[in-house]
Amino acid sequence: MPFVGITTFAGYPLWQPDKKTDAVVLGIPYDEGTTYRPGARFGPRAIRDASMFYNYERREDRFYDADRRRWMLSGKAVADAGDVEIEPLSLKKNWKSITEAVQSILKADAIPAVMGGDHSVTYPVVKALAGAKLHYIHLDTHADCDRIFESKFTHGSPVVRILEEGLAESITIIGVRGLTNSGRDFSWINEQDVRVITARELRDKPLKPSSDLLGEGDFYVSLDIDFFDPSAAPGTGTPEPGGLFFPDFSDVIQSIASRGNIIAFDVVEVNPLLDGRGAITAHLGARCILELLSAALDRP
Ligand SMILES: [Mn+2]
Repeated sequence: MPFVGITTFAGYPLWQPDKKTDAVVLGIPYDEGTTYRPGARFGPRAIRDASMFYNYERREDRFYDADRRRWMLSGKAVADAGDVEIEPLSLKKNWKSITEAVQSILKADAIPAVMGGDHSVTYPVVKALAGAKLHYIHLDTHADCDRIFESKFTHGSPVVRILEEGLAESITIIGVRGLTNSGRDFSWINEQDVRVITARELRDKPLKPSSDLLGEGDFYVSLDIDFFDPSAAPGTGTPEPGGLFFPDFSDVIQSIASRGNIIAFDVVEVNPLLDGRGAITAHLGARCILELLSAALDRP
């Protein structure tokens, strides 16, 4: 039962690096990059707790997705590696720990499934994939292209770091909206080789597998939970009206999976201190991780 036993992601076993594993869930309880309301450091614990709900149907090592009338993750070996060790105000040390933790999963030939933490953690995670030719997909209400702070490592600037260091073949930002994106950032973005699809554009015209909006090959997907409408995801630091919903997200992920392999992903900015009763944001985060795991592992 979901309420019995020691909590791991969806009740999957703890990761044993010497055992063949298809994907490894890793928590990064870090939120010192936050520019508004902190608390995402408690995200991994809250997502794990919520994810135990799915332990019901995991008994057969697979899930039935009733909406799409299909089995998910049949026979796939998923494991939980616990959390990266974090120290307060030790930015360099934390970044190194994060990159190394992700590298250890890649070395074991497994897909890293990262739970944040705030969005600053995406940069050290993607850094672990340096050299991989990957297309970076950023699902977020914000373009995360801040260039105003002295620190280059807030949760508002991972896209700039990835761009600057050439960590991706292409960058696509999906779901932006609202009044907390800087117009100056957008003039700058337009000069870069970055594609932007706003929340409204996605609602009006869903991505199609044949779409030329996305590259082909290997993908990294970064999901900021504020991509979703605040009615569906209140537990996050920077909510913004006019967001998207789970079916929109699922369709985007399926489109990506039809274009190539998702080789790593993160789900960030779940803040249980703001989530309130029902923990719906943590549940949504858990469900998104399962959707991404399926998109990554159920490809033929
Ligand atoms: Mn973000």
